[in-house]
Amino acid sequence: MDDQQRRIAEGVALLRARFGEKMKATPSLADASPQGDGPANRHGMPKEPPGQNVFEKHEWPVMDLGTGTPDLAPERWRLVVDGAVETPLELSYAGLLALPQVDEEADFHCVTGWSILDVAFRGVRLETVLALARPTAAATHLMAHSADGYSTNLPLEEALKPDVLLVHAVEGKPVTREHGGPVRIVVPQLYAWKGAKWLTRLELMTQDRRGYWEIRGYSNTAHPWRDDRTW
Ligand SMILES: Nc1nc2c(c(=O)[nH]1)N[C@H]1C(S)=C(S)[C@@H](COP(=O)(O)O)O[C@H]1N2
Ligand SMILES: [Mo]
Repeated sequence: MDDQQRRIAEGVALLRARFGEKMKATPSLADASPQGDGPANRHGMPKEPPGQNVFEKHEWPVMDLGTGTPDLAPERWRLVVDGAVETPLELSYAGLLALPQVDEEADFHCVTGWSILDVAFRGVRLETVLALARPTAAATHLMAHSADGYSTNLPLEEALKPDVLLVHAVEGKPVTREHGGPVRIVVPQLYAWKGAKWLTRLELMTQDRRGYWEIRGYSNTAHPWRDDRTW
C-alpha cells in the first residue's frame, strides 16, 4: 500500500465510524420501499419511483440552467475541496484518474418525471475524496459547486454512500460536455438535481445550507421513493 492508499483507507474507516449509523437511518436504507439505485437494490419492486416515466438511454435529456454549457477541457479542470476539512485539496483530472476507480450500474431520476435505468457510470467515490480531505469533527453537510453557477447541498450521510460517484465516464465514454463533462456527480438514491454537472468545488459545511434548486422550492431531502419533490 502506498501513502495515498493508506490515507484513503484510514479516512474511509474514520468516516464510516462517524456516519455509519446515520447512513443506515436514511430513507433508502431504512424504508421498506426499494432503494431505487440499480437492479441489485430493487428487490423485485417496480423499476421506477412513483410518478416517473422510463426513458431509453438514447433519449436522455439535457437539463441545465440555460445559461450556456461550460467548456472545461480535462487538462484545465480542477476540483477544490475546502471549507470544514483538515486538509483542503485541489485535484486535477489526472489526479482523479489516479484514485481508485469504481464501475457501477445505477438509475437516474429527474424530478421533472423521467428516469433512465441501469446506466453504467465510472468514476471515483465521493467518499474517497473526502477520506483524503478529512472533514473536521464539526462537518455535517457539503455544497457541490459548478462552473455554471449551480450548487446543490447534501448531508454527509447521503454524500458518503458508496454509489455516490464523481463520474468521468458514462456507458464507456467520457462524460459529454452537455451532460456535465469532464466531471459530474451522480447520487443514485436521490433525485438527479443532487448530482452537480461541471463540478468545480466541494465545500464542507458545519450546518445545512440550501443550493440553487433547494432555495427555489425543490425538496431538501429529494428521495424519489418518497416522492420528495418540493417543500
Ligand atoms: N451544474 C449543473 N448541474 C446540474 C444541473 C444544472 O443545471 N447545472 N441540473 C440538475 C438537474 S435538475 C438534473 S435532472 C441533472 C440533469 O443531468 P443531465 O443533463 O445529464 O440529464 O443534472 C443536475 N445537475
Ligand atoms: Mo432535474
